Amino acid sequence: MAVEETLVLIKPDGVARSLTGEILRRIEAKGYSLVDIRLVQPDRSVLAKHYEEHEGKPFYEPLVEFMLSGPIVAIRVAGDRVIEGFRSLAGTTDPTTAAPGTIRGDFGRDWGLRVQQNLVHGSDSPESAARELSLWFK
Ligand code: DAT
Ligand code: MG
Repeated sequence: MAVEETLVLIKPDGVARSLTGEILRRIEAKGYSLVDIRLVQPDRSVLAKHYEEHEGKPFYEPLVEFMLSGPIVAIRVAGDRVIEGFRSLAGTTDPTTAAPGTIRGDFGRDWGLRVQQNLVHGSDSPESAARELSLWFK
């Protein structure tokens, strides 16, 4: 198995709800390594690049506004098959139906807003991971 790196973001809702420690604990308990970590308040331009695949979708503007609403913790995480593995720890996109035992399933819910406030981001492929890591860790 190849050792990979992925970008994990603890989104503004996760930081505001003081879930940073719990989320880091789960990443470490799974056996992944924290390679780099920073607390960031990104520019709109970083978020536009980060979410460029979603530009034009109905949730795009609320998503960018949400991501600008408070500090984010950006983490470079390493491990065997960590890209897929962290997506599994995070759970599916909609926190209402994400499986219990996952980060989104245990701590997320639907708040009746125009965007899913689902606590974390994880890169979805090796290509995305390389692109996103270079964006968040210059
Ligand atoms: P993921 O974060 O699980 O990779 P994604 O890349 O499809 O999901 O979407 C990016 C973010 O946009 C997601 O975490 C929450 C928000 N989002 C996605 N689909 C949505 C929808 N149908 N309604 C509201 N927000 C949505
Ligand atoms: Mg995605």
